[in-house]
Amino acid sequence: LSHQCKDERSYYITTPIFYVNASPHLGHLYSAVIADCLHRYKLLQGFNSKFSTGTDEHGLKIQQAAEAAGKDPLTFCTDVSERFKHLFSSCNISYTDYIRTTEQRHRQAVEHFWSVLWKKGHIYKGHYEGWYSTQDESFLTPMQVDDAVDSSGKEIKVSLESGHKVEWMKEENYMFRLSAFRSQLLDWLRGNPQAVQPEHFYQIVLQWLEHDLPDLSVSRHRSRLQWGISVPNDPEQTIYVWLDALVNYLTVAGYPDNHDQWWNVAHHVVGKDILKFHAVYWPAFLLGAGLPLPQTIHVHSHWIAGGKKMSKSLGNVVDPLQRSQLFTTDGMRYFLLRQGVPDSDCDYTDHKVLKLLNAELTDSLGGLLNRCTATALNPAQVYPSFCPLSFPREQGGRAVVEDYLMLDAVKNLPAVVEQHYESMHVYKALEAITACVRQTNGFVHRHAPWKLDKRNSKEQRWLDTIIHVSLECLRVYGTLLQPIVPEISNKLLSRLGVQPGERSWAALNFLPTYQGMDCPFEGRALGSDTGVLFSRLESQN
Ligand code: ME8
Repeated sequence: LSHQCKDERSYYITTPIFYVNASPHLGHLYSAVIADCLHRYKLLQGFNSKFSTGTDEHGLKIQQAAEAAGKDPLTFCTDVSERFKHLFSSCNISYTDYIRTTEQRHRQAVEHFWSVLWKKGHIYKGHYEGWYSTQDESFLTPMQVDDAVDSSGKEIKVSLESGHKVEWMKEENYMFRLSAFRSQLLDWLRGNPQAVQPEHFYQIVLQWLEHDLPDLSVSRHRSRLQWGISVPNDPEQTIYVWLDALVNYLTVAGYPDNHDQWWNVAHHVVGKDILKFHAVYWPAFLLGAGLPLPQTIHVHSHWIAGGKKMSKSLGNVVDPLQRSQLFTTDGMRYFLLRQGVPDSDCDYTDHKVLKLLNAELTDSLGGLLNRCTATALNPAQVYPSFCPLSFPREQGGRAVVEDYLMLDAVKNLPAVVEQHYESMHVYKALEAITACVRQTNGFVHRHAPWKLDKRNSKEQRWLDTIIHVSLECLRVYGTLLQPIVPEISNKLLSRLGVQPGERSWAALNFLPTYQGMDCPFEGRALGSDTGVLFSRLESQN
């Protein structure tokens, strides 16, 4: 493969581009929050990171939705695309690129990509006959189709996986030689066991590749589909929406001109519903075009409500904008990343959100910050000094075994969190942070600094030491939580007096005084904003 040279300090993360036939829902926000978390984390590590999201605006489904709304397709797409943008900016999704497939730069990229595949002989004109689901914009084999009845009692065929109606499609169009890429795809996966994560989804893709792959229809006749990009040199045919959509990742990278810097370090976040498109069709298209394959495809499962996949017809769709107003943006971000597990579906309820946020953000983290910065314990409102003599047991200090365990846990925490962020197991990172916060709360309770006699200088030094250690723990938690809850972290770090330039991964350096090094924060004034970190949420009913 050409262009394999990787810029080790660059990183490119993407979300799927979302269909504009319906309003954004919780699942869309979830994908965006995961990608945002990885992007922010890479920035904190000093990477040059690019983060793209956007909307998928072509295809029959959109064409029909625009017709039903009585709008011209572009106006319709612009309206809905703006709603996604609004949701993302309200939720602090710090994308660097927002792509719409109706943009000129994208049309050029798709036309170029198509022409390369055509010139290399991977596309041929043929006949397609088979089942098609417009809702899923997807072709299905007879094995993937089932009998059903629609709401009027009519017998229909549906997709086994999505339940959406399918129709028999028979037309002359362009076909992509997907069948020719099976062994190259297998080689790629076997050689890159991290390419599709988590492992469970990697295995699923390998299973798909055990069977022959049928060639894929990659265009529709114009009489059926007008809303799309025409096949170069054949205006009678419109390019299949999935080929069009997948190329968005290249468009943002700068394709066809200057894409190497980003394309060689691309990582995709996708829901499990679109795994085949990303882990089979997309790599096959890329191999055909002679381009490198994505570094990682991070797959996540679905949010469900009341045990069922959220869908408009079931009326169980959770509105992410309304919920983030109710629970705050950081509250929703925290909940989604703390409770969402990549391997299995998660049930959403408002009650769970309320309980989790009150317990972990208000009581545990907020309580710790309050206690350690309260004027009763810290009347001077400074970052107190660590007294080496009052801590270690061997020097007559007061530390107990649990305190040493806590110090070890917090010292190791950045590495643990890093590993879980990298593998997109964000919930495990948050589990580890929560466990440490609990240990620090235990440390404070165990030594009950409020009982110490401030007039006794030895006791005062021990009190300062307890607070110093606790603030150091809080500084680590605040720094590590920035990708998840940027506003809360900012509030916490500002209260500790940690300046914006002191919040990177490199600045973590937990408790330097313990190793006899200087601590830049010692003696520094605390920030003046004494407001609560996260206000307690009240039940709505
Ligand atoms: O598939 N739980 O767009 P789409 C979690 N345009 N995530 C969910 C979810 C749920 N209940 N529902 C949706 C498309 N998602 C194509 C993609 S990419 C080149 C083209 C998220 O609007 C999840 O990431 O149907 C899923 O894969 C994506 O939204 C599907 O969004």
